[in-house]
Amino acid sequence: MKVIFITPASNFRRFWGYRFGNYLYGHPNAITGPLILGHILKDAGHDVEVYEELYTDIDFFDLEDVDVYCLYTMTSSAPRAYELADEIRRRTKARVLIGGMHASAMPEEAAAHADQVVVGEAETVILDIVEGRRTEKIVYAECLKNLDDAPFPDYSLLKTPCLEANVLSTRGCPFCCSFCTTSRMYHPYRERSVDSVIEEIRYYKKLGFEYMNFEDDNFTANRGRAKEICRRMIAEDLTFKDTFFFGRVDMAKDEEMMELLQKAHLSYVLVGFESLNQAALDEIDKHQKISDIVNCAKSLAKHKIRLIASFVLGIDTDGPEDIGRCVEFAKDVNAYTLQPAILTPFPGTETYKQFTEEKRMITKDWSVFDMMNVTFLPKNMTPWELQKQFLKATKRFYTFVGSLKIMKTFGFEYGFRRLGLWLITCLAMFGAAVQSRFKKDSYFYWLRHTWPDNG
Ligand code: B12
Ligand code: SF4
Repeated sequence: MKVIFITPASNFRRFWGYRFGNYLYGHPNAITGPLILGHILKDAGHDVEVYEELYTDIDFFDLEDVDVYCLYTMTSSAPRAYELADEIRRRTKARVLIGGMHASAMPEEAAAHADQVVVGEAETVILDIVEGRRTEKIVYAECLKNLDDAPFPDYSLLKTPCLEANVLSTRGCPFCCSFCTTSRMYHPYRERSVDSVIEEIRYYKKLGFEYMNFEDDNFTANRGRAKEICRRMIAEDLTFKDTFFFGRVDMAKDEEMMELLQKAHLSYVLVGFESLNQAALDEIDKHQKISDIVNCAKSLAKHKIRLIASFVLGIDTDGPEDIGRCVEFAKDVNAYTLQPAILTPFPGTETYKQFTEEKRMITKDWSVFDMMNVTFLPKNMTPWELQKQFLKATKRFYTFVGSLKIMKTFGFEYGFRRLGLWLITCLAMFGAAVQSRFKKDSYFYWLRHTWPDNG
């Protein structure tokens, strides 16, 4: 059978300006789920192709004799996935399967657009569904207990650009912050054996990838294991030009961990600092202290690991002044990038449940659920005020002078990329101002005029 996997991207993310910003921010890569599922199907003799819409426009109807289309959904890409699914079903006789994060949280909604929907990780069911042995409309998949049983993502199936290989050495996270989707979708927390992880990395080295990322939700959750992976990477010459990972502040309590991260060239980390207000950290069950945040930022600077400082904007206990403090802090510690993420009540999370019960959700347009738009009624600000705080935070952080500072610390390439991000920020600010004032069908216009700020 011919099987096509598609990772859709929302309209905003297919816009040229966003695509350009994406190239500056990182390199094209891929969600690994479709590459793993595709590998299982290929091994069973099927003809599989995988496409990512984030980086190029694709005419899916040009593809011939497709038997099954498999669509991945995260919340912000779900409307686009449904649009594609409806169009495929209208124009072809192929079957449509939908899976991924959003479909797993809202299976009935997804089922209105598909022949079948899978809830959860699909390795254990994908072959039976494609070959017609599982026929339920909504298939509840049992997750793999032993992650070493999954094949590696097969990048030869990917037909869109990709310069970075993504490795997931674990699934899920031992913590359970109230707003977090992944600790619920990939549950329980599981680890692969170090041997299997190293074998996968060796395979990417052989394929010639210059960049490799650990996309684990919390790579350093088990420090003993993370250290072992780093030691093996160093000893077996398996390091890359740049390796990104997600970490938690607690990694910095372990000096040996930090040294190994640096030596294994895990050079770029996103840390969820979330807030500099202890009450807010407690409210979201983050289990971290402000002093941990400060120590982590210092230790990353000492080890020359570029920091993406991620803060959640709009937690009930936070006000506008807390957001301002986060920006100043990120500048002070010379963070490489600031990721101000607007609190987003993703379906399936405690936050979504709470805000729905409290009648605080203000939209069900899933395309704006991307952590860059306000989708709920905050406690201490109007929605538009919070949206403005997000835009302001970005503008205050990405400056010309800040880019020169990055150039001095991390070299020309990263300084140059930061300059690009500064330019993109200026353009985005202009776009947001125009949209919110004049573009009546835009989300910003609606926010500004329905929920004006108090000032
Ligand atoms: C790599 C990654 C990216 C990459 C590449 C993504 C891409 N090209 O689109 C980049 C950096 C570009 C990215 C961008 C974004 N991302 Co992202 N990303 C990830 C990350 C870290 C890893 C994905 C992965 O490989 N997962 C591991 C594999 C094993 O799981 P999986 O892919 O889900 O696949 C399994 C199941 O879903 C299922 N399955 C998957 N596909 C299909 C299809 C069918 C038909 C079936 C039946 C089953 C099925 O079976 C698979 C095997 O078990 C996830 C976090 C995570 N843990 O998933 C966030 C994550 C998916 N991203 C997220 C977000 C918010 C975004 C952005 C909106 C961020 C932003 N503000 O710009 C953008 C949107 C991009 C877009 N396409 O529109 C959120 C989504 C939350 C939600 N509920 O919507 C996540 C969960 C992160 C988080 N902690 O919240 N992302
Ligand atoms: S530490 Fe990060 S990955 Fe783990 S539950 Fe909290 S937000 Fe999710």
